[in-house]
This record gives sequence, C-alpha cells and structure tokens, in this order.
Amino acid sequence: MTEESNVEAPAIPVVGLSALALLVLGVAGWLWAERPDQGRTGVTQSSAVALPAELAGFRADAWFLPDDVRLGFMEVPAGMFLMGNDAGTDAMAFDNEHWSATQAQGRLDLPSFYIARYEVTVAQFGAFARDAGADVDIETLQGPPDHPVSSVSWPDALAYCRWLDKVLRQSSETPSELAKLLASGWRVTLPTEAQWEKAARGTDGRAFPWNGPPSRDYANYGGAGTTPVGTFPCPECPFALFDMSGNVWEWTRSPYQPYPFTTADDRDRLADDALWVIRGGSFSDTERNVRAAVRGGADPGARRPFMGFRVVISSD
Ligand SMILES: [Ca+2]
Ligand SMILES: [Ca+2]
Repeated sequence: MTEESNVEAPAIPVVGLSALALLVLGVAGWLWAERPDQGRTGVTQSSAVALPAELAGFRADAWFLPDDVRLGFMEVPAGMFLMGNDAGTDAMAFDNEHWSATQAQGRLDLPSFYIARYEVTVAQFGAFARDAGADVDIETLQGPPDHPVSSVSWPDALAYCRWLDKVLRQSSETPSELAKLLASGWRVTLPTEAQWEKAARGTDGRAFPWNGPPSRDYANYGGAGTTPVGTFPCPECPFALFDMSGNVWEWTRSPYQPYPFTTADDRDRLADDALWVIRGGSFSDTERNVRAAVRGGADPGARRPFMGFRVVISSD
C-alpha cells in the first residue's frame, strides 16, 4: 500500500465526489492526495464491535446477509453485454468510457456469476470484524447497521471477501446452491469492473440501471449521506439489484487500465502505484457520475465515507 491516498477518475472533471478539495486536472483527470492516516482517530477493537440482536430483512444468524433463499446473491446469466460509452451513445459519457478507436462500446461475453443484491452493510462488516478479530478504522462501523459500510480500503474489502468465502464454505447455513459453487472452485471476491457494469446495466447498453433519464426516485445521489441499502426500489433494474447507482462507490478487483477492458493485462501492466476501479458514484455525486459506465480510480489505501463495496461469487 502506498503512503498517498488518491482517488481518481481520469479524464473526468468530477464535482461532488466529496466535500474534500478536488483538483481538476483535465486530460490527466482529477485526484486528490492526502495521507490515509490523516484524520483517523483510531481503530475499533474487534472485541468491541456492537451488533444488533436482529435486523429486519437480514439474518442475524447468518452474518447479517439478506433473509432470502440465496442470502441475497442474484444470478447474472452468462452472455454478452455492451460495455463502455462515448458521446455518440451517451451524451454524458467521459473519455475513459470510450472502448476503442473504432467502437464506442465493446461486446463482452462473461461467464455467469452471482452478485450481492445490496452493498455490504455496516452489520455485515461488523460481523466480519468481530468473527475474524479484525481491528477496523473507527469510522467504518459508526453508521447504522443497515447502511452500506464505508471508509473501507481495498484491502479491507478483500479481507471481508476472504472471510465470507471461508464462513460460507464452513457453515451449514449456506444455501446448497452456493455451497455447490464454492465446492467446485468458485469464490467470494470483489467484482471485476466488467462484472459490475454488466450487473448494473444489463445487456441492452442502457445508461442508468433503470433505463430512463436520471432520477432520484431510483438512487441515492445528489444528497448528503448514505441511506439504508435497498431504500430505492428499482423493478426496472437488471437482476433486481439495489444501489448500483449511488449510495456509495463500490470497489472492484480491476486495476485502473485503459479500455478495451481485459483481465489478461491486469498483472502484466500493473503499475507500482496502480489505482483500483471504483464504480457507481455515491450519495454526494451528480447524475453524471452515477451512470452505469462511469469509471473512477482510487488508491487502494483510500478510506472515504462515500466508498464501500459489494461482493460476487465468481468462477474466475
Ligand atoms: Ca453503490
Ligand atoms: Ca485489465
């Protein structure tokens, strides 16, 4: 992890990623830098994590995952989707969404995967911190239990994924469908940015998950803080997912690299100071930044009140 903490969306003249000072850098994109430890007031000892006795819609006996047959994991079937945008397909597109010299959008064929219906919540992350004995940033668990967890770094998010992977493999509470996947080599991890974008926009190339103009009826953006996950019903959204737009930005496991997207170059072209892709915008962003194709990049050590994550169960 580097000393500096950058959050960057190259070529995106973003406003509203937070109230913190942003530096607009034009072609190079914007970023701001500060040391990740600045402003931190300490850590919460894992033994001191307070968890609710119960939480409506979630299972206190199953790590506060959603109370449904697959613990909130929604299947995204295998197949093609349209990734990326340019001004020809979306007037609000940023340069870093453009696919290639000849194509505005790419057609990418992904194997099936499962993605969490909600962002990871404060209660879920608290269950991890207590069970795994992880001492976490004091900001992380201060929100209400059904809000998205935030102020989590990229390693924090991956540690949660590894823990959830372990407990799902070990527990009799794990739905058989998920247990079979895990037994056959699938794993709990962060989505790639391609998985994330397919889950957000489905297969028809839409700009917003709800396939219409910007609307605060469907997502928490342009506001002042997080809302409980699932606050904004979106029956029009693909795969019955919530908060793919807004609430908190979501970490992915993709390093920030130019399109066309491929995982083949993730390691070969990984820079020492690589940024990792964050997706979806947050409560403090404008409508332009909560489009399904928006790509931000963040230093892996960045912990911000507008950045969280959700998990996938993936075969790769
Ligand atoms: Ca989100
Ligand atoms: Ca790549």
